[in-house]
Amino acid sequence: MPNADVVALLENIASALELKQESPFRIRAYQEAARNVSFLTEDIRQIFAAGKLQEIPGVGPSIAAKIADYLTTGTSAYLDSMRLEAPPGVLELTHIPGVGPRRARMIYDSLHVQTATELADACRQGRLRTLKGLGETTEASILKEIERLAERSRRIPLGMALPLAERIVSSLRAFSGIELAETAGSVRRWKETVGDLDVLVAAEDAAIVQDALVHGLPFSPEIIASGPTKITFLAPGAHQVDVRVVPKSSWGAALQYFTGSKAHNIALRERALARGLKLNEYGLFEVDTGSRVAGRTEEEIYERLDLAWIPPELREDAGEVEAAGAGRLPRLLESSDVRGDFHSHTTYSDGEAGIEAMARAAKALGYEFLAITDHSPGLGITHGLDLAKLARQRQEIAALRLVLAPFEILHGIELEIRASGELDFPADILAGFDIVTASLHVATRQESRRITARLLRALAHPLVRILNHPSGRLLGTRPPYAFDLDQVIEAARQHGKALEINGSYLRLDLPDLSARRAGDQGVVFSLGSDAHSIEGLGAMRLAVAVARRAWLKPEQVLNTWPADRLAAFISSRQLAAPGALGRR
Ligand code: DGT
Ligand code: CA
Ligand code: CA
Ligand code: ZN
Repeated sequence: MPNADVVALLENIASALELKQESPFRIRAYQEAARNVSFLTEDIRQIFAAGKLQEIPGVGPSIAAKIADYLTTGTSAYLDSMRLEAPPGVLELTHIPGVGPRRARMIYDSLHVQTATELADACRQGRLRTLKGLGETTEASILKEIERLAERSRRIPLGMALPLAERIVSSLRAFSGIELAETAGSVRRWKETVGDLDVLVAAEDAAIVQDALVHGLPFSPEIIASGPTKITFLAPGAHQVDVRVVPKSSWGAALQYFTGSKAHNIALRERALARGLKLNEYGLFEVDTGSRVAGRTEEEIYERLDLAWIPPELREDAGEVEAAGAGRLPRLLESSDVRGDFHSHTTYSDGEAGIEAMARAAKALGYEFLAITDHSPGLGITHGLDLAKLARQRQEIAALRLVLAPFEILHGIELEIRASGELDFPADILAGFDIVTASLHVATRQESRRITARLLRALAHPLVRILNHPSGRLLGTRPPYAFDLDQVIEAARQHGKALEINGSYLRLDLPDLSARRAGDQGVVFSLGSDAHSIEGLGAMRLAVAVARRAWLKPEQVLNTWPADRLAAFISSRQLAAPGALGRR
């Protein structure tokens, strides 16, 4: 697959630049581009042929030229010229966090290690600690990083896997001879990352499905295994898809089984056994007689096990079977409960669309309100709002409100929590916003005590209403910063502030388990798409999914609240800007 080759090319260029100690900005640009190419679901050759390389996020004219050179000639003159200056193996080693160019060179020279796998072996054998300046601790942390890299390259963020799965399922459904098609596995459970995609199909036989895959998809799949009940193929981006073929009569049992999770299935099987029943992908059977008692639908399987039907998002063996048995499953939040979005950006900071376009798009989604939350200036790189821009933005919003009423635009702000813990604007300016939300993007490597103190200070500020993406993690890229989640939860609860569930596909922050913990403590949540474009508003469904996986009920989520209750929440101070949410 050329996409993977282009990713490797860009990563190697980044490393070569690093070895040459080029500017971190250029290095990062190549790394970013590599990451974005790895997420493409389309063949990059087609993008190149259409002259659209520069539409890939992070790919500008210079990087596009390198990709074009590679796709045309099969090699990269640019990389080759740099390679002459560094031994080949050293490049790969520099990808590993904790192994800078200097270390990579030393490890290569003294251990003749050329690949990450070889370096991992060297770590396990305790050979790294014998080198100058490297101890047991470094050796262990490097080994951990190598293992993390391997894990990261395997799992796909849900936000990438989902559109691919949806394209596959809708193409299959449209093909004659296919009776039913549905996603299964971790995608159907909306898990934040996905190992492989699973698709379930009801059809007479696998030949029809094979035919549908070869002729009915918008891309050409690379089929790697094909049998009577299972076909495995690689989609663009080398993402593996397992397609199971079942007869319609056992659809429910198969859907239940292949949705998983494995742990949930084990819990169900035990419950079945306790009732003299056997559960597998063909149905639910009486052990004694072998006769089938359920299997056509998922609902009848759960019902026959004396359980309410369990939403796939909860199927992780995390208390859902007990809750379903006792009739205590929560009525989970649903997309249709969401009345608006609390986090969006416009061209006033780093967004791509103007306020009007964003607001109209939100209105078209059926929302009642949209909070515009551009960055404060503290986040230098995104051209935050200065006071003059702020005034213009406020005017523009006021004018648009009249046009779009009863739709509401909240003039919000994504306020930077500075390294010192101070907020980016003084209270008199903050008092002018309809809603103040705070984020920590800078000085993220501080020790836990300091980060936690900054978060607590923001939560305690009387004008701050929401703490955005509280953990700071980026899926597959950046772990959460060091902080004490329980203290943050306690502060949010005590001050009556909301924690965000950010739906931006690499964030999903708070993550499901943390959000569940916070929800159990009585914290309320705001859901935000963090849209930087009109399409970005669609990330709300991922935020909803996280909320569902966190067992959240609608009343725990601000986005569902009626206007008067919401107005009271965002303006427990006197509203400086009348008009917000019906308070005209
Ligand atoms: P992933 O792909 O790592 O994101 O996670 P899943 O949950 O999609 O796992 P996968 O693709 O290996 O299998 C899909 C589902 O099939 C899984 O959630 C449960 C079911 N399944 C697969 N293998 C087994 C098994 O050995 N035992 C049981 N009980 N269920 C299995
Ligand atoms: Ca899977
Ligand atoms: Ca699978
Ligand atoms: Zn934002």
